[in-house]
Amino acid sequence: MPAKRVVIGTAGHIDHGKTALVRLLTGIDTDRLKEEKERGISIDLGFAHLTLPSGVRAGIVDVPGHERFVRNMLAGACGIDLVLFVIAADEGVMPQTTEHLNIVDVLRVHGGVVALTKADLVDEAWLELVRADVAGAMEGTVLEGAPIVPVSAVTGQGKDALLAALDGAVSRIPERVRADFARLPVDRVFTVEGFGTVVTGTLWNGRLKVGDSLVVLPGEKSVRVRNVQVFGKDVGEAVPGERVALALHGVSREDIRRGDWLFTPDAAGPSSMVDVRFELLKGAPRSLRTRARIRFHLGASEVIGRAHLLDREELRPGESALAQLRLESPAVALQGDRFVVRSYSPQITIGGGSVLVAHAVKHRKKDTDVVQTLSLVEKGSPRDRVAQAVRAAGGKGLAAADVAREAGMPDAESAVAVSALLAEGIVFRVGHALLHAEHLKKVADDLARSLGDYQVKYPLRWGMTKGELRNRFAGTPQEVFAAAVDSLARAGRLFIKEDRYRIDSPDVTLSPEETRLKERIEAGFLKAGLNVPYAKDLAVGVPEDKVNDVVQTLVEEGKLAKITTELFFHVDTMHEAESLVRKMLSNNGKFQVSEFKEAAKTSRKYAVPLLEYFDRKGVTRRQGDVRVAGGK
Ligand SMILES: Nc1nc2c(ncn2[C@@H]2O[C@H](COP(=O)(O)OP(=O)(O)OP(=O)(O)O)[C@@H](O)[C@H]2O)c(=O)[nH]1
Ligand SMILES: [Mg+2]
Repeated sequence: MPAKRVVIGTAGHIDHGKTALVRLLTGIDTDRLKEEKERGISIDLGFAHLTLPSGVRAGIVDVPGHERFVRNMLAGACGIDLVLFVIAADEGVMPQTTEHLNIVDVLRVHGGVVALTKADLVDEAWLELVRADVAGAMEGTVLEGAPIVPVSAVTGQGKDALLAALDGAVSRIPERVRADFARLPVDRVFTVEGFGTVVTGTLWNGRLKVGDSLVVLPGEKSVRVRNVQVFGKDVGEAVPGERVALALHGVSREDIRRGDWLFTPDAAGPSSMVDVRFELLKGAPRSLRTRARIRFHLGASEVIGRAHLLDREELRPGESALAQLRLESPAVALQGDRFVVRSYSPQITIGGGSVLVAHAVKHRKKDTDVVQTLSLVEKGSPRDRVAQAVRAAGGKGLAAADVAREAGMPDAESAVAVSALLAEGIVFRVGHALLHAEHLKKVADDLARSLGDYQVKYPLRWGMTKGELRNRFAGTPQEVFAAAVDSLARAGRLFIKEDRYRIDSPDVTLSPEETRLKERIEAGFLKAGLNVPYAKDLAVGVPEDKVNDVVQTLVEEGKLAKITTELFFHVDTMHEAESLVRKMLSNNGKFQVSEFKEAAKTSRKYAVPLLEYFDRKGVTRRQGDVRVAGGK
């Protein structure tokens, strides 16, 4: 078993001793900036690392507590596994204590430990009061019940208890199923002599090694990994949950900034509209009206947009709703991501939630279908979510390779869901894509309607030719078309005869008038014998199209024989002619066209094509200017 990797983030009000505590635990001073040293406060993120008593290697992200730097705090808090929540024992709960607590709660950080710092400044009785107060503040949050450990960065008191508590919290982190592709939110960019552009971040999922191709999102610039470091040391491969520094080829310092993402190519794309579940904090100062301007924080990025509430006009503090966030510049989100929302002005944390659809289409107001669909995405099992992703992809289907990504789950999990859905007939495999039964049904319904309309228009024809139907659905991918035809056939609705399709009944049904016309034409042919008429002459006044259809029907029914494209004989007449030919052959072994013409009492105009027809059938064979037996 490889050693577990975790990233621990600090949180807490300004001056409560976060940086001092990290220094106590790791020996590393995370306040690197000159201004930080001068002012004695943290401004930007600081990074350190330590090995816990259990051997677990932990990356540490130290965040600033100042209310003006919450944006930096958010960039650090994304992707942490645990929080080291710092509250100074002498001050207790302060404004950014609450704001940071809201943030880690909305992000659903997997728990953590509360450090009551500056324990050296207070007495035992006070400490107990603060402890009780803090425990109350944590109620109903991800830190409810978390260990509360008094410590002092000055005396070192409580250090071992804190480390032990962190180890305990590490052991309680649920095992995460991570996607295979690489995903890293960039939280720092700088240049290093000899290495060029270097970025750092927590590797959310996937593995990274030298030579890997990546894409910078949302800008979509391609880069290659030149060097990988973890905790200041070159490594062969970085694994999920590690703090990583990457030297990159193909990008300059100016082309990449905090808030950007590094992804395996094709694993994600920029998006300007996301459908979400949005929760307004209980402590939010006011209700949120639909279309309110907000700041959307995901990963290390901040994007401004508007929150369109999908199922109401106004959201009250403590409530949650389905919403569509329309962003002013592209973000990068995947289904299931947690995010934080701050109000546009004043800049305070008001809520957050989870991404339901990363690439959304604009919804009409109060579209109940959308609300239903999103509820399914939200509450659904992996199977429901895969089905929903395939459904959302529409009539062209969803490439099987993209299913896991669209449904927001690892490949292995989506594969299980896909096989269940295939077995249940809820999705269909068409080539390399998956198509939802609903879309297949729609194509099948369209095909059926097209065939039905055709049969109404041409009641005498046995359906439409395959070629014509395909032409009418030229915009439908061949595989989808074939699957739809197949589904109609399996449902017993589609009938196929030679090159034709017919819907709903295998037989042509004629009106009494059409039946009479057919009988009249058949009788006409029978009566004419070998001196056949033009069909149209047998049905004067009837449109030629219709007459041709009747003739075609009679051919299909085996009543007329088609000798050439224009010449038809009644099959009874053909039997007589064939008997005559066979008799002449058995009498003399051969005969000439003129002999046949006389015996059959017909003209050369019919005799020649008739004999050629018998040649084709093998009844006769031409030998110079005579016919001999053909062998059949
Ligand atoms: N007595 C005492 N002082 C402490 C302790 N921890 C921190 N301090 C002092 O508190 C002040 C602020 O400590 P920092 O560690 O910079 O606080 P911070 O939470 O990182 O502050 P920001 O990053 O600006 O939010 C410093 O002057 C520290 O020396 C402690 O355990 N005991
Ligand atoms: Mg600090």
